[in-house]
Amino acid sequence: MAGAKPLVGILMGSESDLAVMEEAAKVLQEYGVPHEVRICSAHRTPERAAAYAREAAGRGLKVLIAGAGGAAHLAGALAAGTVLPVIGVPLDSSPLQGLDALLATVQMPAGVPVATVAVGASGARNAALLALAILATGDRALRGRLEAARRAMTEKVEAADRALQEKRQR
Ligand code: RP5
Repeated sequence: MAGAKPLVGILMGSESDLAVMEEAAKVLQEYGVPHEVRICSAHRTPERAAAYAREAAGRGLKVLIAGAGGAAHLAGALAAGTVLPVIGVPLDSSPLQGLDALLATVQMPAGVPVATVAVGASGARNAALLALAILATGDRALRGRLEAARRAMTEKVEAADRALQEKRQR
């Protein structure tokens, strides 16, 4: 995977977002999907964010994931500059605990969509899974792996329930 052209861009507004956004990178790594991880702020580096969005499709990227906290405009700012699918991850990095970021990310004006996932680390993981699902629309092998992962998840819950029922009958 090293050296391969990235298919997914993971962006975040600040280095302080990295620990959470690495959860998205881990999922993509697990599936062997080439990706890049960048720090790029809608407010502090607006020109870089605009250039990234403008050039993303031409560089071969297929999906963008953008995490930001507070007045979280990164996902929206990227979506304004590309028609690639953009997935927004609201982050809990302010006294409002992510509610501000959630609203800022999800409330896009009609015509410029951002697919918004849950706040924080589980949202970051789901953002990567959603990016994989988008890539899997044109990749049968990847779709098969996602389906297998869902089946494994189902079996885990069923096994946990069986174990619980056995324990309660004792
Ligand atoms: C947002 O402000 C970033 O996405 C981060 O979540 C938050 C705080 O950034 P720092 O002040 O820690 O750089 O733009």
